[in-house]
Amino acid sequence: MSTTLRIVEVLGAQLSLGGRCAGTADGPRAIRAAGLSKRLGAMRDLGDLVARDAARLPGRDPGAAVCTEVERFSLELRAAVEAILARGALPCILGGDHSLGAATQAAVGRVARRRGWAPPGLIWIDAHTDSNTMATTPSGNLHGMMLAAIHGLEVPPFRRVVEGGLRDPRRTVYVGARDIDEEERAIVENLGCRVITPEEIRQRGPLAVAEEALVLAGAADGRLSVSFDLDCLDPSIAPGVDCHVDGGLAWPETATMLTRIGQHAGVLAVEIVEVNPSMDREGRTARLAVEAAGLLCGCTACARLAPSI
Ligand SMILES: [Mn+2]
Repeated sequence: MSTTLRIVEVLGAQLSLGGRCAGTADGPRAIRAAGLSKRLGAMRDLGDLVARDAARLPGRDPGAAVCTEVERFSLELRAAVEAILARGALPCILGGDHSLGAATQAAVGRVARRRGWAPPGLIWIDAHTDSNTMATTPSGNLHGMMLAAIHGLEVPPFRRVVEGGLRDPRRTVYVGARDIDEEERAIVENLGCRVITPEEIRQRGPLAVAEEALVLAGAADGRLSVSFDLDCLDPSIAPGVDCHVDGGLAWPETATMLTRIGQHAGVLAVEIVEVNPSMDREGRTARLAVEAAGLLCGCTACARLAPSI
């Protein structure tokens, strides 16, 4: 893999339709206000894409209005991420609820396919595995389904976005997962994804876990993308998220993993998602989001060594 200097391009996604709380659409603003540009250096900030309002139905089906707008927004975001990749830059996508991951990860998969590469791997740092379908979801929230779609399962609002599946589940590694629904667990196991819990991270140490994640996700050609959901962290240190799940990661072990992953030359795209400033306390979660972005983008003076794409 040849290497070249690559600038970071930041794009916000003002999206909350896939989650539980409208405040998540304000995540990109909060992350910028917490010092993102200073942390990243001379990155290019492309501003935000904004989802339109849509009325969500209660229950396990969010309804046609939400599904239609999530599909429209996802196709717009997917095109924007592909344009960043086409410029040879590193996309750093700010959320926004995690349903935006369908677009980011589909963009990476489509670019890889066009260039004749294997589907890139995925390191998914999250309390959740986001692998329900409309048939299994207990909540009806699309942010818990987008990865099933990316791995090729049928989830109608993401059908056009993921084109039957654009990533290889055997190269997907979950880090920090601890809140997995029963039927969802069977889906993840059948797909062959690797799930690393906070307990395992504590037993083996964060560096060993990061190394394993990079080996699995980077299998074949070393190319991968990273999605960082702030709810991977313990709610005591990151209260500003949509879904609080106790027993989460501490910051020092997380920083060790993100530093190692951010040093990997094969990282093609980074997502920082689920920051909900309406639940935050004194901007703590937004500041951790900024630090996570800085570590994952591997930034020293705005550029990093990266594969030529
Ligand atoms: Mn999550």
